[in-house]
Amino acid sequence: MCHHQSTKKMSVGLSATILVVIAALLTAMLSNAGVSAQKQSKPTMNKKFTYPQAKKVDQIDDYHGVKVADPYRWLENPDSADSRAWIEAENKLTFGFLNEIPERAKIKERLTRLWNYEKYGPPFKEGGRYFYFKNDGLQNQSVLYTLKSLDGEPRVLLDPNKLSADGTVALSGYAVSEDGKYLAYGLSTSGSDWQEWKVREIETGNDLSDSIKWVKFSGASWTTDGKGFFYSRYDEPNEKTKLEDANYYQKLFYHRLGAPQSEDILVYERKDQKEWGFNGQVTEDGRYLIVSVWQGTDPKNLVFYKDLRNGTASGSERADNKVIELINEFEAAYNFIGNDGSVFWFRTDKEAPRGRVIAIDTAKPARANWKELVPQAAETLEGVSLVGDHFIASYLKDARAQIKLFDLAGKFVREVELPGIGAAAGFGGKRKDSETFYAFTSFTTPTTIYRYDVKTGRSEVYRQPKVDFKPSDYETKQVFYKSKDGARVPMFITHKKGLKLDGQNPTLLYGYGGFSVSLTPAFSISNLVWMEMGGVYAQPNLRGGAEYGEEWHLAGTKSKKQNVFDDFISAAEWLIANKYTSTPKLAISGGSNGGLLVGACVTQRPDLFGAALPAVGVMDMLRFHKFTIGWAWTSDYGSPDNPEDFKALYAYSPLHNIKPGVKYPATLITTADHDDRVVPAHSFKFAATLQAAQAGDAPTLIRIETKAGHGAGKPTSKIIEEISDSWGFLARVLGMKPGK
Ligand code: X97
Repeated sequence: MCHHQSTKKMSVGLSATILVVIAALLTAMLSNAGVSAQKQSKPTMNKKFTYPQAKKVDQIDDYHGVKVADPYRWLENPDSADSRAWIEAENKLTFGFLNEIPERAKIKERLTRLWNYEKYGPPFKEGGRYFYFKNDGLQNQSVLYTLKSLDGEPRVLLDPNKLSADGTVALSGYAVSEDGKYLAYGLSTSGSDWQEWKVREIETGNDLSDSIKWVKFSGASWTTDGKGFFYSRYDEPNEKTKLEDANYYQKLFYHRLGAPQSEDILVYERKDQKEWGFNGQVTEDGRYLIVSVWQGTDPKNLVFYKDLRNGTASGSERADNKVIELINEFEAAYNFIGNDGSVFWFRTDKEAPRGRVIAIDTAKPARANWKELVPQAAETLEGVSLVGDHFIASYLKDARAQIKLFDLAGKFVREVELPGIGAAAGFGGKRKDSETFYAFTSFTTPTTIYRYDVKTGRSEVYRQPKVDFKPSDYETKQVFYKSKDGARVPMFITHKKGLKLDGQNPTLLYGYGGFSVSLTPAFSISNLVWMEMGGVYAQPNLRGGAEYGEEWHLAGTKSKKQNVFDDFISAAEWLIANKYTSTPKLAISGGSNGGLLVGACVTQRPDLFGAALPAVGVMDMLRFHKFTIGWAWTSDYGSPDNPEDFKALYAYSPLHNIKPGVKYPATLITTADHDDRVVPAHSFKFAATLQAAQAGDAPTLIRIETKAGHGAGKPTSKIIEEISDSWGFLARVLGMKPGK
């Protein structure tokens, strides 16, 4: 995993499915309903809908002197009889509504037809073999293949579809040993973040006895002797850790091949720093273990390392083999690129918010001796890999990919000529490789795999999918609009050619706006089907993302989070002012942090949108930190425990800004029963509150998926179902008449 750059990126093709870590364990910490008195409330009714009954309890909390009611606290426990009855009733209402939309079946048919094409991931090499992922079309999970040469006969190495009948077991991480003998792989069930790791012998395709449990937010990295790997895990959850979250923290281990997990060697832990997580990565030369220390979703990290030359992985008994603290303050991001003996190369935003490449000689680590190899540029340096003795640097220029090669002294060599305006990812490989592979995608270019020759600078197509549509029927442009405070925000707009700017086009405005996630152009069958239906797709690069580096990110966090919502609202106003659409035809959508975005905007400007699709959103900004990994997000959100942060959070928290008597746009909230990244409680409480407040006729519905999580590893069948429902919902509420 560590040979691929920009693991934070979610946009390009297949690799995203694999890189994103997943979620398992049923939300254990939800048993705190503390229900005192109960008020029976009648089913909420308006002209068109009768919403399921949801009792209100007298739960009042005091936040820094402010009393805040939480009447649906009981919905935080998804397993109580009351919650289960509510969930069932909500799904019944939702599917009752969806079942009566005739367009929905047609949309599903078209989605299924278009989806059915071969999707390849970029090949990678290990021990003289190639590996790649491929989905033959509608397979629920992509299959890992191996082959001896690029034109050789591929053999199935791991087919996750064989692991469950319904496709709910997904591969969530993998690492091949340097000799190409073993594959360590992580599996997640029903979309959970929990993983179990196993080992497969590549030659025979047989699994060994190894089984590693209680892994979360971790990859694996083999020692170059192929005898074992580093990984990070938590203690097995028990009654105590469930209740006493503060005693629950990640530890770095070494697993020796063939040994039971109980014999794994504890490499590093910090009982005094329970919020620290550890990413162990063996350098390509096998000499060092790089330990990157992360603290939640803060992009700043620490870097420790250990010299592995002198024997065991543990080695804690050896004075010359201990963990050395190279960067021991959370002051900037330091992403390890590679090393040449004692010289370590990093991509950092230290004194360069748009990123640069530096060299630190660990033999003389004083800051005065650090060297800048590639200085900060006008564009944003997203990630760097090291292939064929060159740095391959991925930049974003107004959210469009730009790839540049530098030699190891930092001298610019050339640019990789990309086939258009889009996104490029991959560029993995070894220092001595002369080839690398990358995936290119744009709104109208299905992800295409290229082989790049580092010596000659030539790209050739390795795999190009055939999709049943004409790219030339569509057009994409990028506009720049002014946000509320005057900030200049880019937005991609894509639609069928010949669109009339008559203010009548159904338009889907999609955003994210947080956690340094950059929204780059990407091909998507769902968006294609939306455009075939006559829809406009608009994707602004809101603050909170990293399109323009760390400053752009920080301008959308904590007390400045409102900027993100203002950027989104301004995008909507721009699309209306420029006659793309109008309020009754305008839908907003977003997932996770983007679900928060949609929730906040719909409560702030219920008059502006015709429909809203908040997916797996963070809706309760006063309690998000109390569930699963929620505490990790305080780097972007701040903490409700801090009085100043509380003020900002309370001002925009979607759940706390719903007002009775307001006419809210048509809303389809989506979540899943096994989402342990953003627990469904957020969507449940938001739905119950919004239904009770709705004064208009527009439907306020929630769709609760079963045996699914936050999104990563979701089986194709469930993805298609969900998009059919969302597009069907929009077709109905925006009054669309899809032609196909
Ligand atoms: C998370 O909540 C990821 C939670 C676990 N996690 C961290 N740091 C990460 C990680 O706390 O996986 C990380 C990975 C990618 C991006 C950011 C952080 C980590 C870092 C280094 C090594 C190992 C792990 N994420 C956010 C999320 O899901 C956004 C991106 C990842 N949210 C849901 C935010 C609000 C709604």
